[in-house]
Amino acid sequence: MPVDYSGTWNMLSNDNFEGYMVAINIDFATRKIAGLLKTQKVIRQDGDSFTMKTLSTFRNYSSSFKIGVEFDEVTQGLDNRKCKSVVNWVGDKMVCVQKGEKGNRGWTHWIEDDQLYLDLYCEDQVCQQIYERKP
Ligand code: VL7
Repeated sequence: MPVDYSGTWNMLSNDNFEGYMVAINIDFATRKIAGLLKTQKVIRQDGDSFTMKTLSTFRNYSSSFKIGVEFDEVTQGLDNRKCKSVVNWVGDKMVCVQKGEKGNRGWTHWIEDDQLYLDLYCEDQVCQQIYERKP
């Protein structure tokens, strides 16, 4: 029985976000603004169906998917690329592969000590974010 990711999570740390943003070709001015943000994740999990919202004062991003079902993802408001994405369970971790123009792109979520972890990766860059449950 997989863990429950549902809830509202506030960002605690954001390591190498800059490297990740450079890898997906975010321009300098946007990176300077984005780098200051403390984002919030709002996750709804209904069995193997998910909606994940990434919220900030600057931009929001939302995606919905079912585990194991490939979907067309447009990273709207981020780098605006089209990906064929699929999310799978690897144990209790959620592993997303985002197939598209950029190599080795995807993300992994897991929960440890009631904190939500997110590794965002693209090419040779990994950004690690940690979130705590909204009090
Ligand atoms: C993760 C942002 C930086 C552009 C704005 C920054 C706005 C808030 O794939 C993601 O989440 C997954 C896993 O949790 C679920 O959809 C999106 C956000 C990556 C990359 C791009 C800078 C401009 C940040 C939206």
